[in-house]
This record gives sequence, structure tokens and C-alpha cells, in this order.
Amino acid sequence: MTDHTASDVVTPSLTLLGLGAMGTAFARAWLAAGYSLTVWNRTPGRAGALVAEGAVLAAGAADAVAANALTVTCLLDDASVGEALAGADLTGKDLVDLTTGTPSEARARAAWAEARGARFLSGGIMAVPPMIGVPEAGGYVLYSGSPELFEAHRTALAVPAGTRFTGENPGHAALQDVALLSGMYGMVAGAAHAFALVRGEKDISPSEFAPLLAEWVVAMSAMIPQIGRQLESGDYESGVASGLAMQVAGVQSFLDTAHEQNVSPELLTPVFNLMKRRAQDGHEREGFAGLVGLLGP
Ligand code: FVH
Repeated sequence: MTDHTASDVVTPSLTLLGLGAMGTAFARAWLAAGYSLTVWNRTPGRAGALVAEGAVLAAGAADAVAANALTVTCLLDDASVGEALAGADLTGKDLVDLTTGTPSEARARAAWAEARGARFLSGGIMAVPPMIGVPEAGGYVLYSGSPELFEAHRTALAVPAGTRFTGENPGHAALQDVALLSGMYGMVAGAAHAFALVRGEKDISPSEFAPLLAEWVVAMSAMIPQIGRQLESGDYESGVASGLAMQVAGVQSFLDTAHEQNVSPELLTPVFNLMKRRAQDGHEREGFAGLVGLLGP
């Protein structure tokens, strides 16, 4: 097998560095699919179960990298990737880094890998470990960097989770990963406030309220594509059904209800303040698209 022209059909083998919760889930998916898998972990004892399932434990990270054309890293952070690969010969190798980091870390890691003769792909995992190897769970990995690497190994990369190639800028997978997770944290903030409002009531159980909240959040997510279209067109008013004027007028009811229920409004006030600012700036007919520009860039 020749490095850089490797075909997953000819050689279904790869190396994985990092056997934490996520790395172990990826390893199991490749082993279950019949891949020959070489693994390495800083704490070798964590590899025991995977070796029993067929993985080969390398003596060191450099040996693991040497064993295959493709190496996948799934480590704690970018610094641990640098530490793990410090002694490895990357000449002619393909490196896919699934470690969560910033866009600039991904770009720097790409330059670092390319300077050592490797092709590089950065990945952002949009899944939690139980979703790996379970296609119906909907997990996927965002990839950016070398399109040639992605094409050469797309079969192997598609085994643990879905794949979405987002372009050649190695920082874009990390950027979209963080952007999507930021959206999730906004949802979590809203859900935490909603549960806090109702949980003091004897007759409203959290487990009965939860499906109402989940259905509502899913239904309201339909506004997101409209915001995307508005940001692209620059027209933030056309098609807006619930403008800021109406929404800002209702803010006091939300704050009063929180007060009545002894709930801190600290999660909601930042978004309410942005809505008020945008409305006061003369944009009362807009929906939420105008809030984006208040945040930057
Ligand atoms: N688990 C999750 O839900 C999320 C889902 C989205 C993506 N993240 C990111 O995936 C990376 C790995 O996460 P993980 O869940 O596997 O994390 P841990 O279970 O904590 O395992 C960490 C592994 O990293 C190794 N490690 C830590 N420091 C070093 C180092 N200096 N040198 C070499 N390896 C290092 C650690 O080894 P050990 O502690 O067992 O010796 C584990 O293998 C991560 O970027 C998430 O943000 C997961």
C-alpha cells in the first residue's frame, strides 16, 4: 500500500490516537466494521477492552502512526495532539484530527502537519459517544482541510458517523462546530429558564412539561432558515410575522413572571436587552436577524 494513494477498499486499516470516551466509541465502530485498527493511548491500560475486541496496541504514538497511512487523533485538546505527535514521522501520512479546538488552532495544526509532510483534515464531532456507530442517531462529523485526504478516506471516515466536508479552510470545521454548539447552549439556557419557571408548581411535573418544551423548541427552530436568508439578502423585515415591537412590548410580562416564580431572569435579560436596543434603533418591524449585527463582526 502506498501512502497518499491509499484506498480504503484495498486496505481497511487505520490508526487511532486517544481512547477516551469518544475515541473508544470510534474504535468500536471501526472494529465492528472489520477495520484493522492500531491504537495508542497515553494511559495504555484504557486499551485493554479494545485489544480484546481485536485492536492492536502500539508501544508508542510514533509506532502507531508508522503502522498505517491514516492516523486519526481524538484527544483532549490541541496541546495534547502536539504532545502525542511530537516524536512521530508524518512524512507521506494522512492525519485527521477530531480533537475539539479553535479555528486558529486547526489552521496552525494544519500548517504544522503539512510542514512535516502530511496531508491534514480537521474534524468537529457533532455527536456524543452513544451516537457513534449508530447511523439512525444522526451524529456526524464536520471536516475541513485537504479534499484529497477526505476523498481517499471517506469510506473509513463514514463508518463511525456521517461526514460533511465543509471546504479547504482547515479552520472551518472547528468554527462551525463551535457555532453549532453555541446555538445548543442558547437552547439549554432557554430550557433551564423554562424549567425553573414551572418547577415550583406542584401540579406541573418536569417530566410532563419536558415534551411540551421539546416540541415547542423544535417548532420554533423553523425560524432559523428565515434568519439565514435575511442575513444573506439584507432584508430583515419581509415575511416577519412577529416583529420586535410586539416582542419587546411583552418583555415585562416575562420579567414579572420570573419575579413571581422567584426565578432569576439572568439567562433571558441579555437577549431582551439586545431586542430592545435593536427596536429602539428604529428596527421594530424586524425579527431576530438584526440582533446578529449587534454582536459583531
Ligand atoms: N465526549 C463528548 O461528548 C464530546 C462530543 C464532541 C467532541 N468531544 C471532543 O472529543 C475529544 C475527545 O473527547 P473524549 O470524550 O474522548 O475525552 P476524554 O474521555 O476526556 O479523553 C481524553 C483523551 O485525551 C487523552 N489525553 C489527555 N491529555 C493528553 C496528553 N497531554 N497527551 C496525550 N493524550 C492526552 C486522554 O488520555 P488518558 O487520560 O486516557 O491518558 C484520553 O485518551 C475532545 O476534544 C472533546 O472536546 C467529545
